[in-house]
Amino acid sequence: MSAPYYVTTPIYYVNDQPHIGHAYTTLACDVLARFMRLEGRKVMFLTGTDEHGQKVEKAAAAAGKDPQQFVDEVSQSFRALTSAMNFSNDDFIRTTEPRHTLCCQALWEAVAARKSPQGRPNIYLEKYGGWYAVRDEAYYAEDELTVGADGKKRAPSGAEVDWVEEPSYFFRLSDWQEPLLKFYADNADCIGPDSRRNEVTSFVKSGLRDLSISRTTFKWGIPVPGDPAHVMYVWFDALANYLTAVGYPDTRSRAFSTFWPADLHMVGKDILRFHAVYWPAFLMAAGVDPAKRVFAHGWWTNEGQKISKSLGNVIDPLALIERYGLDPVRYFLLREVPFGQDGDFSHRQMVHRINSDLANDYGNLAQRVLSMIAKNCEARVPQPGAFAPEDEALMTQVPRALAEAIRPAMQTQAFHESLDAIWAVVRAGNRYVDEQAPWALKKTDPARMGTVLYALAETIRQIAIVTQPFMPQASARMLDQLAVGEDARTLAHLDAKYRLAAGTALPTPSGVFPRYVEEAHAG
Ligand code: ME8
Repeated sequence: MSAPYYVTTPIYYVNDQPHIGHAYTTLACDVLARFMRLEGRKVMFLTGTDEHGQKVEKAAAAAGKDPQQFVDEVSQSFRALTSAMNFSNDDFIRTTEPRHTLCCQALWEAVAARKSPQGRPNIYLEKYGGWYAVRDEAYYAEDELTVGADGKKRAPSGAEVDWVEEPSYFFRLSDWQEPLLKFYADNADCIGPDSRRNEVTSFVKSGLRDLSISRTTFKWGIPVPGDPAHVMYVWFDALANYLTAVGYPDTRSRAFSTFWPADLHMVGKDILRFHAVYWPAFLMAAGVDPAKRVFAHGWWTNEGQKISKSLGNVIDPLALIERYGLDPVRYFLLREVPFGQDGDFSHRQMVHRINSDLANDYGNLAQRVLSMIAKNCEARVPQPGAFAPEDEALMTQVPRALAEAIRPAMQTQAFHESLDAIWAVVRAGNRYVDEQAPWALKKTDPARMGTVLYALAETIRQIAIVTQPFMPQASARMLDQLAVGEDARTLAHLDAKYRLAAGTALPTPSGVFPRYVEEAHAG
């Protein structure tokens, strides 16, 4: 039995409508979840909404709504995004659910009940005085702030900060510096990409301040056990969602013992510190193993500009799907930018990817081959003769790419490299068609034409199998056109023993990747 796989997205603040950044993080997780399922692994893929804290409370007040009613509504739009993007999440957690309150309070108690490595209480009560940015839900030290032209102090993210002073429980993060550094040193893969790992390590090496983990000046949060005048700091609450979904505090539950520690927390670069510093420290303090890996992806800009509500250039994923189609959007987001780096969204690049990679390269290959088979082979998988070395070379390319490039790339979240390796086969398929010229063989050597078309159809079957995680619907249509059964579409089915059966009747082919024609979408 292969190992289970647990992958999580950040849970999204419900202060706003979903945008491309949300769709991007979850898409990356969806592709991994689908890939691991095709590997035969038991997968748990979690996403959800982060519904507590001052930011959400303020957004509810601004909308003139009761916070619970507000979060019920906004959370729905994130759920709607998961279906619009065809995400295959196994759970959708909301931090206002009772199971989550139970988990957070148990986690708090576990941390409080244990001592730090220096033998001091992990949690202590003190008065907090410091800068807080509601937009980031984060505390900042004086030396991290800058003063804007308007004279207002700002966090490095650009968010405005307020001075807050109130009684607060503190987590003794400073005592966890050494265990954290040891954890990073012992687990080479625990933070990706490598540049981020270095960033986090030097941050921790530079010394850690204790962290305020409760607030008393607002109510919209989970009460601290034994002191309900305090609500938990929203990040303590939010991070715990990853444990809630696997049944914590019941560490003997099937879900917990199967899936914890999580294999991967996927996050945007802005929230890496929470996931790679605070979260493993909370877990170690509670006596729970930290997740195996955190990966921080980059940010999207829109036509070269920072995406922001005030600039009015927020990209709505639903509008993108409407305009370009779902699978092209999924493909573009993971193909265009090396995963981990920042990327720019532009209509021109989107259209270029659709027309060149999808329509010209892949779509055209499939269309040429399937229509020739429909016309010249009685719409059945042709009977191949003896394979020439170049036929075998083509038909073994996908399994080789899987072992040598695709699988290793998926393990390091290098989606663009996986797609590159798949497209190398697509291009090889197109070269092979041109070289073998089956249309000419039709007259000179029909038997050889059958062998060539067989090798091509088989290669398309394999390509369609490995593109499933990225483009589930288009790949399914491709596999339907090759009459591949739904139970014969896993990565194990790339093996030569599952090659297409000659004589199988094929449905009438229809194009899977239409070109994007500008005029048709004008206005
Ligand atoms: O941070 N490009 O929630 P959030 C790429 N609730 N990614 C982007 C982006 C952009 N332009 N804008 C945002 C939170 N993101 C917390 C998480 S987890 C325990 C709690 C990404 O709604 C961003 O990096 O602000 C982050 O991963 C997510 O979308 C935003 O989440």
